[in-house]
Amino acid sequence: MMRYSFGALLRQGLKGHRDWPAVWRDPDPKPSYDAVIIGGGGHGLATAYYLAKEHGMTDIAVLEKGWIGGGNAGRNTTVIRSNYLYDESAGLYDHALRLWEGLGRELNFNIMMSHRGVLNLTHDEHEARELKRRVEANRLNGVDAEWLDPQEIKAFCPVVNISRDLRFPVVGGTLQRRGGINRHDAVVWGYARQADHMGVDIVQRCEVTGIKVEAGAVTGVETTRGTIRTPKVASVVAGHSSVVAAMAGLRLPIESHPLQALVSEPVKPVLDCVVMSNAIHVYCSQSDKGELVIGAGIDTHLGYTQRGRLDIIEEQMGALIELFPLFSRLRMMRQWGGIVDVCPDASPIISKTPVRGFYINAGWGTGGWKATPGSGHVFAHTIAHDEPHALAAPFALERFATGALVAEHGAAAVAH
Ligand code: FAD
Ligand code: PYC
Repeated sequence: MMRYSFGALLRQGLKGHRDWPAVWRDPDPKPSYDAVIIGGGGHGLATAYYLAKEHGMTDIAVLEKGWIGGGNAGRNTTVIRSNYLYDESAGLYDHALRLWEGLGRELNFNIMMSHRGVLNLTHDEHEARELKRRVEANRLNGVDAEWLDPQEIKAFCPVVNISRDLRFPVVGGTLQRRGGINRHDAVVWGYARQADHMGVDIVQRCEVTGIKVEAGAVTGVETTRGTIRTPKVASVVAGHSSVVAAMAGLRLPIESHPLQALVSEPVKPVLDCVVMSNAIHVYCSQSDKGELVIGAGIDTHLGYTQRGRLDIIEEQMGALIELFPLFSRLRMMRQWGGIVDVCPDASPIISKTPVRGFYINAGWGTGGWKATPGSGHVFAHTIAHDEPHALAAPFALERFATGALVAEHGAAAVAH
């Protein structure tokens, strides 16, 4: 790692970063690669990293239409947890959580991982029963989970309002202590730097506009920077999965919705865990800069807008202030949206497809950030071996034909 003295740092700062060494190369795309990954978000870059590191595939390119991390990777609120109901999901998301635990060291990049605990609150007896069942299921799968009553919630997070006079009083909640948050840009940059060092070409401002298929197999991609030949194409494009799959002639069981979030002005440390309430559609954490990071449920309509809307601010503030009266005089600073692709069972697709050499990683809905390292890890295996990793197998496209769905709406935590 490069080290600077205080004087050198000052000189570099005054130079406006002009001669700072680039952290990854900015290559032109080559005419052919062993594999092409479409999408330079966290999942696409993680896939490239594990392909290079664990499968020796370094003649690969990540093609990103904008800049890396400019999609959902840079728009999400970084809540990480693995408390899903079904064995298949617990396997996948806890694999990811275990990778997060050592990722800063592995990438030699401070991803600001903070295992500060995630509280999922409930406001009615029916959901309380569901959550208690999930706690038991989690424990059977070795995933840490606790049920807290309102007084225990107050003891863990004193700023939560547990008054019985609320419109929707808190009746209890689950706590996953290993859950938490991290820094999204750092994760993207850490994966990009290591993948680049192993020879992966990260090509920004390169939109894939077509997928070439001959005799049922992929032969290449058309891009805004020319045609690239390749026998393997992996689509990892989050909110544009249906658009890219259609280029290969496939129709996915996916709907795309905007999902919005906002941040407040920075304040002194006041909230040292993540608090989520699916029922009243708000969740909140405090970033290391001091801003409160606040999120909503999905916009109910389908769409590709990435902007915020006034009615969502109003709804979020109502719910936030009910749960945290302390925040009533906070000013909000920024609001934005991302596009999330949602599957009918609220679980992802990590899969081979009927087109040979075309692989899909999609449908993470509102909750894919937490899966980033695990998703990249199992997807890389699927691509390299042309057969699903054991943890990815239940998430194949075939489940929509066989009916073996992994219904995780209850654990999705953000309504969708
Ligand atoms: P992205 O970062 O969107 O990467 C896909 C990339 O593909 C984009 O950079 C895009 O530009 C590129 N692309 C698209 N089409 C093309 C093309 N034709 N050619 C080339 N490139 C293309 N999940 C959690 O677990 N916890 C959270 O707290 C959380 N909060 C969220 C809050 C918000 C507001 C939003 C919008 C999402 C949230 N999510 C959360 C979900 C999470 O962000 C996503 O599931 C996850 O980041 C998807 O990962 P990705 O790397 O595939 O996405
Ligand atoms: O899946 O935990 C989650 C989540 C939190 C915020 C958005 N998604």
